[in-house]
Amino acid sequence: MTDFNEIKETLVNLDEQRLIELVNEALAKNIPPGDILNKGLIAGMDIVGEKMENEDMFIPEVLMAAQAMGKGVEILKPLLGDEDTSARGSVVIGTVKGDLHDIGKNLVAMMMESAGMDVHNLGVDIAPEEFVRMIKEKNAGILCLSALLTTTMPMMKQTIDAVVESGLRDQVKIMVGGAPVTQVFADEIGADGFAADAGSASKLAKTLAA
Ligand code: B1M
Repeated sequence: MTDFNEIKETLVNLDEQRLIELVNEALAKNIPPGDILNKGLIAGMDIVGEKMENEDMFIPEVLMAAQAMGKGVEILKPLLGDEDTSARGSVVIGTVKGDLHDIGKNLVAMMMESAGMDVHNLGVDIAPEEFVRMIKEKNAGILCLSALLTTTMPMMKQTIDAVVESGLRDQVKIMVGGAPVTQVFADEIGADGFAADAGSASKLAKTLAA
C-alpha cells in the first residue's frame, strides 16, 4: 500500500491520531509536502465527499474528517511556503454568504501568506457589505471569494456587484474559486481571475498584484 492510500483511508476512517503519525512518517521519508497534501489529504477528502453524496457518511463524520484534515494541514503548513517572502500586497479572502466550507479557502489563504502576502481571512458566511467594508479597512488590492455550493455561486456575483456599487472596483482585483467554480463562470460574473487550486491561486494573486 502506498503512503497516499494509507493517508486517504485513515482520513476516511476518521482516525486523527494515526493520520498525524502518517503525515509525519511521510515527511520523514522525504515525500514532498505538496504531494502529501494533494495526493493524500485532499484526495481523501474527495472520497469523504463521494461518501457524503451517497449517504455513506453524514455531517458529524464529515466534520470529524475536516478536523482531522486540518491537523494534517497544520503540520504541512510551514513546509508549503514559497521561497520569496517579500511583502506583496493586501488580500481579503472569505467564503461567501450562505456557505460554511472553509478548508479549501484556508489553504488558499495559507499559500498566499507563505508567498509573502498580507492576508486577511474573514472566515465563512461573509456578506457582500462585509467584504466591501474590509476592502476599505485593509486597503486591499486583491479580493478572493470562495464558494463550494452551486447554490452560493450567485452570491459571488452579488459580492462583485456590491464592490462595483461601492466605487472600489477599480482598486481591487477579484479572484474566485472553489470546487463548482469555473473560468467560464468567473468571466460571466466579471471576476478578474479564477484558480482551481491553492497553488495556482497564490501564483495568480502574485501576477494580479504585480
Ligand atoms: Co459540504 N458539500 N455541505 N460540508 N462538503 C460538498 C461541497 C459537496 C460537493 C458534497 C457532495 O454532496 N458530494 C456538496 C455540494 C453539492 C453542490 O452544491 N454541488 C455539499 C453539500 C451539499 C453540503 C450541505 C448542503 C450538506 C447538508 O447540510 N445537507 C452543507 C452546506 C452547509 C453550508 O455551507 N451552508 C454542507 C456542509 C459541510 C460540512 C460543514 C459538514 C463540511 C465543511 C467543513 C468545513 O469546511 N470546515 C463539508 C465538507 C467537508 C464537504 C466536502 C466533503 C469536502 C470539501 C473540502 O473541504 N474539500 C465536499 C465534497 C468535496 O469537495 N469533495 C462537500 C477539500 C478542499 C481542500 O477542497 O474546498 O474544493 P476545496 O478547495 C480547493 C479548490 O476548490 C480551491 O483551492 C482549494 C485547495 O486546492 N479553492 C479556491 C477553494 N476556494 C478557493 C478560492 C479561491 C481560489 C481557489 O479564490 C480565488
